[in-house]
Amino acid sequence: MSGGILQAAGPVAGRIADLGWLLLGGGALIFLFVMVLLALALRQRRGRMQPLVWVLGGGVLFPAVVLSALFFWALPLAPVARQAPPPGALHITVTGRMWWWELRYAAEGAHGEFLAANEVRIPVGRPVWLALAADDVIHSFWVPQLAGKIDMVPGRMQHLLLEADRPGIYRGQCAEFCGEQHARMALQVVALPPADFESWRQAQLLPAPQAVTPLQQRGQQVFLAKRCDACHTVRGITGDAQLGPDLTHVGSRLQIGAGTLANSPQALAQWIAHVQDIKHGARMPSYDRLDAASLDALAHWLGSLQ
Ligand code: HEC
Ligand SMILES: [Cu+2]
Repeated sequence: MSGGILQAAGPVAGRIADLGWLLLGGGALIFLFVMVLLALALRQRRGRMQPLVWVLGGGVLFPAVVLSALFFWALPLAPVARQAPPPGALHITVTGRMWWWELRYAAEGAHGEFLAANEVRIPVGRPVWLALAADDVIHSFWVPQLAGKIDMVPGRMQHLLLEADRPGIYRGQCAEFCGEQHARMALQVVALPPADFESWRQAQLLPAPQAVTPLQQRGQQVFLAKRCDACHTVRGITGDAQLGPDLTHVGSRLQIGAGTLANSPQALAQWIAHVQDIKHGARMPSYDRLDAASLDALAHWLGSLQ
């Protein structure tokens, strides 16, 4: 992870952080000022202060000026003020599912659209315009170091702008209680230098690589024999199924299960055999009766889908 959640890593989050510190600092100063006044008032004799000046000045004028200034300063930060994407933005539709994130990168120039899950790779220094949707219940998209937080409401499309100004991995989390595994509904934003993003995107657009070794071929057979393709798509190998994350390039992800496990062939095997112990209630059954050799081949093949 790159820095603590209070360290803004882009212009959008930067303005929110500025506002947060301003409110905190300003609030602290005003609090101190009021405490000083209180102390003075307790020590003053009756009649020496002028009540009308303090009531109108401190009670009406001062809050009116401070709050109006804050209001106009913060207005452009409100999501409702941004109904259109800035020019040159990268467009991604993020759909909250129980309990993972479906990502759809929009077609752009010569690039087609493609699906990914849980790991939002973006180029540094370019605004990213997110369209946020939900399939089942209300979720909330929140990557504190890059942008504000906004609810994902079924039947409605919300928008959020984010931008990273330095490479890094920024953690996000569903911020609206959405059921049993709400806590394990994390995501990662991986900000890459533009050239690295481009090569990642090129690779994502390709169908899954061919299984070459006998172990990989066996893994692919197990995947089809166990009907994993009823819920998962592996482009070039299965039909289209979207009940679970697209696995075409699952091997290239840093984590699986929406931030639950660091990705590795061992973790993939563990996930497949024991998902209901690892992430109870997840919309995928545990395959705990697969023999060890098949499980190993399956995990190995999934890991090779880079
Ligand atoms: C009933 C639908 C369904 C079936 C069948 C199914 N899965 Fe899943 N799978 C899911 C769902 C839903 C998730 C997301 C779970 C979550 O993170 O909450 C998932 C997640 C995964 C992940 C993690 C992906 C990631 O990027 O986080 C892998 C790997 C996976 N499944 C492999 C398999 C394999 C292999 C099989 C067959 C042995 C299989 N699945 C069968 C629904 C299914
Ligand atoms: Cu959620």
